[in-house]
Amino acid sequence: MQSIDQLIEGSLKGEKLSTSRLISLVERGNKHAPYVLEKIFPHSGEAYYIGVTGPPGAGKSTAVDRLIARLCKNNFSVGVIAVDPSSPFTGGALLGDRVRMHVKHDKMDVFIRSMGSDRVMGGLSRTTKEASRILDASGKQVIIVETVGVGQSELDIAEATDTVIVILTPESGDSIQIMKAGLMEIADIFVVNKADRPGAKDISLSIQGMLDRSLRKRDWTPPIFLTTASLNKGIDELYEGIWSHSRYLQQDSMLEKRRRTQFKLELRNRIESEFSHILWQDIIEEKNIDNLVQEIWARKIDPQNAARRIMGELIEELPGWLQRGG
Ligand SMILES: Nc1nc2c(ncn2[C@@H]2O[C@H](COP(=O)(O)OP(=O)(O)OP(=O)(O)O)[C@@H](O)[C@H]2O)c(=O)[nH]1
Ligand SMILES: [Mg+2]
Repeated sequence: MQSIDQLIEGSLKGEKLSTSRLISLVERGNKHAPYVLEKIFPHSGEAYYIGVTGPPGAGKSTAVDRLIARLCKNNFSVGVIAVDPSSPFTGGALLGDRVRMHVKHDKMDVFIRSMGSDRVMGGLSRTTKEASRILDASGKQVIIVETVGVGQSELDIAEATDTVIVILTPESGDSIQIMKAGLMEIADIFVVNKADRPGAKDISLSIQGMLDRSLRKRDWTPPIFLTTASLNKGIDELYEGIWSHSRYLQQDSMLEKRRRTQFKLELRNRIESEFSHILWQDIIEEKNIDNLVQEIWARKIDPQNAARRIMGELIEELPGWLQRGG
């Protein structure tokens, strides 16, 4: 059994097995996770982060496969985190096999990790960030994060990556749905995949129309690429589009600003979750919430003031609690 320090050392040298074990450890919320993250963080920050999101079945993984191949051709090392709520049990095996099928490059340096969103401890965005930081520190030059764009996760991806690719298809439905999903706001690049099917041009026109009408002032106009990922069509253009967005971010320290904003958001989120951890796990439970409910039921106190009373007592107890080490 290797020690945590050996795993960290191995991963920083680029050893896949160590990296994989560190990610598992962080994913499970192991007690050593904070130590691991503390040690690897100074070594991260060099990689370029690409987010890929879109509706289920749009061809995200197929496109990611192709992008991996394209990146490897240019000698980039690549790390992939695929968050796959629809099929949590593939464990990366399927995606890995597909990549091996398409990329016949002995030298290719790829690490692929699939995560079921129901398995990750402490929230999707947090675990995705931690895993991609481990890959970053292990020397991967490009990190790709794939998430299914349903609900909140597509917004999270914008808080974790440098270039966000939104993949839609001719079946993606009308433009209003796209708006609703919040995808318009976060896309740096649009891809209409399955261009071999009817209606691809129409959906690309309606995206274009929406971008034209959008009130948000943009210096960067998201390009729209038509791809047939399953046939490797349009991938070169997409690849160029990614680097073109990356070059755009190099101007006026925009990349730095984007990443600083992301750190700020992350810090806020973490303060909040640390706080609610203290609240629910260790302090509030000692209070007799049921007694308060009784008082509320009897109309002796209203819920808001009951909450404030608890908060008041909490703040008094907090220093002692923190001294005991949480
Ligand atoms: N006709 C056509 N089929 C495609 C294309 N790209 C992918 N597919 C197929 O679409 C299906 C879904 O592809 P995936 O790459 O798994 O899609 P995904 O978006 O990663 O799916 P989830 O991760 O489950 O949301 C597969 O059967 C692919 O072979 C394409 O350009 N044209
Ligand atoms: Mg997929």
